[in-house]
Amino acid sequence: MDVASYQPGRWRRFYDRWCSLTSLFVLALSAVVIAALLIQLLDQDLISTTNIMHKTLASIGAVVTAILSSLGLTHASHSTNLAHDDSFELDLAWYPPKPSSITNLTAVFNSTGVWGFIFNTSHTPDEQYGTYNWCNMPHVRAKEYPQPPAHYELVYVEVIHRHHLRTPYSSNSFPTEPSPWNCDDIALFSYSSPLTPASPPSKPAYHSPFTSPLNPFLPSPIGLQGTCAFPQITLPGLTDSHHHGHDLLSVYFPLITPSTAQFRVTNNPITSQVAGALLSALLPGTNTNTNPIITPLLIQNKETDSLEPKYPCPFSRELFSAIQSTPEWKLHLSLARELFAQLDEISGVPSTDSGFHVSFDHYFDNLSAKQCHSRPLPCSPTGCITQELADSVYRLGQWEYSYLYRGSQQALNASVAGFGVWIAELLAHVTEVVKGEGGPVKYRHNVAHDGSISRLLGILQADEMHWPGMGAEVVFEVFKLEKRYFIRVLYGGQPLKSSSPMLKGDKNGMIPVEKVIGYLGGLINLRDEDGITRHDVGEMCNAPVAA
Ligand SMILES: *[C@@H]1O[C@H](CO)[C@@H](O)[C@H](O)[C@H]1NC(C)=O
Ligand SMILES: *[C@@H]1O[C@H](CO)[C@@H](O)[C@H](O)[C@H]1NC(C)=O
Ligand SMILES: *[C@@H]1O[C@H](CO)[C@@H](O)[C@H](O)[C@H]1NC(C)=O
Ligand SMILES: *[C@@H]1O[C@H](CO)[C@@H](O)[C@H](O)[C@H]1NC(C)=O
Ligand SMILES: CC(=O)N[C@H]1CO[C@H](CO)[C@@H](O)[C@@H]1O
Repeated sequence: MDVASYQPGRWRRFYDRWCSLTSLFVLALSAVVIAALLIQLLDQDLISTTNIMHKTLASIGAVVTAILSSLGLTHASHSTNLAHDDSFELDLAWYPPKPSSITNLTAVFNSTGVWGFIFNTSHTPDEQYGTYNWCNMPHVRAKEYPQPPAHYELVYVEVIHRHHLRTPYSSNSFPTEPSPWNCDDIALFSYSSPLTPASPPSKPAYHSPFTSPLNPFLPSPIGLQGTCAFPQITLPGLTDSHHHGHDLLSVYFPLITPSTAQFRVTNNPITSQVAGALLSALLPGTNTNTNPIITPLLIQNKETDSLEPKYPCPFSRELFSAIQSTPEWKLHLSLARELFAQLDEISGVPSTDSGFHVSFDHYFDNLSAKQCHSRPLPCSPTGCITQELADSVYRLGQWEYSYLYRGSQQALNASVAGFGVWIAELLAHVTEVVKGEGGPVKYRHNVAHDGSISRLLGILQADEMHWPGMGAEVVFEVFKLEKRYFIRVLYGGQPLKSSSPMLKGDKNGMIPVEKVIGYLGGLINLRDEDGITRHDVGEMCNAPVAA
């Protein structure tokens, strides 16, 4: 289905719910009573009307009723202060990112350094906090938190971030890896325990990898050596995860309790490893021996997970590969020929290995994982990878992510289809909160991947796109001001700058909830059909890619 050419008529019903919200409040309570009566009459089929009228009335009525009851009738008298003109044009177009040295290939090839970005430590000095740090990206914490203006009440928070420092993936390993990665300082727990009180309990147990001198068989290729799983979160990564949780708690603590916080991970075990370290900070003191509180980690089916994301989406996959067939993409690869030759010679990667040469992804991962863990850059008998060469790889990796997820005109469509299901889930949470049907959960926390964060930043049309490093975080904050709701989107702990006019906030970063839901919902054609929320991501994923 078509992302950009949404149908105004179908959309309007959903959108009307939000626009009519404030204006309806200006009306007297009696109007509400009449609407509620009408709905009751409709439900009993006492008066006849068209199906469409029924739907419209029912949805407006439901919102008004829900909001009224969430406020309590006593607050209705304040409604006269809240007359706002919230009309806006729904704009679902792609806008190019701000031109910068990351988007400029001449600057990427013909400069040195990495624009002050950090690649060799998790620690960012306080006075530089907010600087891009691949090893540990900036996130929300009390010290830099942009305080909302007085009277804005924080009612809901949804956090999504990339996992923290890990070993390389075995697929990014060089053919021979002389220095082993050992993880003897970490227990990778693997056990199961009955949740039924009557059953005998289990005890925690962990995997301890070993090799046997009597086992003559070697994995092929040999690749990374050592006792780590490739990948797994390393000790510095677990430490960063714990600090990340601690920093989030320093800002959102009233919302984070065992009964108000919910956690979600992907099927890649590294996100569960991060969650364990986060939880010890986010829910401190709940894990005593006398009263252990075990925290469920929500997880979807590994073939259709919306967070990783893993659901089958040929349209998105083909569009991303089309972006990597454009003249601009090919140009950067051909300009990089000499760089690849130097890297191949030292690493021993054959120049025919396509995985290492369709992009800088693998070299970037190999080199940055080493540097973040304070390991030296690799050498061969003929020479070493210099910092200058590594920096060139880092600059090119930034250009690639910026182009794939923002620079190409196809980037928005590709990301919407590829991550739209998670967007629908997010909007469902926000809608429930605004309707007063949110239930006890006030804080949701998703541990995800760079693929998730990149697509999300593509959908949010980040004005400055880069490769989201370890721990890269987007937070959706929902605020209530009297009877109105606002969303603030934080990236790296500060209000996100978007190229789309739909996501421009006021000076505090506040965006009326109607605009955010209008934009994100519009992209996936989110709508209410007879009380059931639907969207078109499934259809989009199976649409043919225009030649
Ligand atoms: C996005 O996808 C739709 C449907 O395939 C298409 O009509 C539209 O032109 C696409 N936008 C871009 C910029 O390619
Ligand atoms: C880099 O600078 C050189 C010399 O000025 C120039 O010939 C080359 O085209 C530049 N590279 C790019 C990618 O623009
Ligand atoms: C790209 O960067 C080069 C070198 O830094 C600069 O001369 C050129 O004006 C830039 N191009 C654009 C479009 O900004
Ligand atoms: C880390 O990198 C920066 C700049 O690239 C450099 O100035 C600094 O000395 C490096 N630190 C270590 C510990 O290598
Ligand atoms: C992080 C990573 O993958 N490091 C490897 C990169 O390649 C060199 C050279 O083969 C290895 O020594 C590193 O272990």
